[in-house]
Amino acid sequence: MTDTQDTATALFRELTGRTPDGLWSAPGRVNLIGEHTDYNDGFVLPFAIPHRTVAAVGIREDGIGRVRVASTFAAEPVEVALDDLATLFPTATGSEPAVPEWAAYPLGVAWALAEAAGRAGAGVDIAIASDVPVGAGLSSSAAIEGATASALNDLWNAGLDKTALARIGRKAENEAVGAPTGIMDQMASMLGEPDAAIFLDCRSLEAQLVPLGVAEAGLAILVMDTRVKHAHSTGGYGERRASCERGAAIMGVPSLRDVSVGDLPRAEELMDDVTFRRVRHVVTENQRVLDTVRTLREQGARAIGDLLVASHASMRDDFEISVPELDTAVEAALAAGALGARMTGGGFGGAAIALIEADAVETVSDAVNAAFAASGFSAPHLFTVTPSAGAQRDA
Ligand code: GAF
Repeated sequence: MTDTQDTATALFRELTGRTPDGLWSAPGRVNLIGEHTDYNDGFVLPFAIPHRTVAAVGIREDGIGRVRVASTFAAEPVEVALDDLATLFPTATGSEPAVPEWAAYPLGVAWALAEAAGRAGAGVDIAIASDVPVGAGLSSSAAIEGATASALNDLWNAGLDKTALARIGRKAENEAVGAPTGIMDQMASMLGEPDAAIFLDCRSLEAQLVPLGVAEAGLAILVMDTRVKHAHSTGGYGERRASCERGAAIMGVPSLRDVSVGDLPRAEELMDDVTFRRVRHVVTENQRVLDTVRTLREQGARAIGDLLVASHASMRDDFEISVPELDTAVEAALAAGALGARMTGGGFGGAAIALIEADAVETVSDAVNAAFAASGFSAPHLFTVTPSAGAQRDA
């Protein structure tokens, strides 16, 4: 058993006095490229990382129709009647979640899954443990949603497929937690495969696995978690989303997916500078995802560095979602020889990634640490990741 599986099992025992019916887990993700394109019906290219959330789950023996959830994130468990979930969620826009925020993820999944399946199953106990860094832009929330949804899908015999479970995770995030996110993170957490990234069309939800071949090319992917915490239920994320919707409305299209690079001169004439730059980021980022997929297939991972760098510049200058710590990480990694680097995830904090030579992990890490120290930033958390398996039943 992994440490996280052990911890979830021990927490379940503490909560219930018995062993769980099973263990289900789901990973966090790194997005290789394609940021803030998902809710614009565009393209993304994430992969699942080895860090996972484990849910130890059991049907309640007392036959009571309640769901009880405990987590290493919180001192106290939360217990709710299954029948009451529909009165707690959806959370009214702008209001606090009806339960503590950490519990809104698994309970929101229980609510959304019961709704999708047309019924809730028996009462359950759920104990959650995770080694996905929280607030680091690595989708710790999608990992909770994926593990919980996989468990309830099995224990309630709901028979839903992975895409349906990803939609349930997103619904929990949007309507129970109140974060207006897209579907990338949940799809990455559900569909991850070792050694491959997931090329996802967020309009059709058609997904293709793209072999990354990072290790074969003698390379590694370094995650540089700045430890600057971010949250998408407040502030900038929702504002960016609103700008994109405004841009699409001005262009007279359903979403920015329908705007191409060739349309940008017209967009610039029609809209204010800030809206135009938001639009330009999304439109060029969609193109960069397509270019990255083609480059990976034709030339391999060594050739994608410039696309990663261009993506970071676009997020920093046009979408304005970077922070000094992310820029410092990217610049220091590139100066130390990284082939490419960019912030990953929603921004306003969190992590950046660098594509580096496999034998340069220490050199690049030293350079990033030194740059953080020189700027007076707290030390970052640096580690390498390899593409890993998606949500699954572990035991
Ligand atoms: C966050 C969101 F949850 C995703 O849906 C996506 O929009 C991402 O930010 C930005 O690409 O991770």
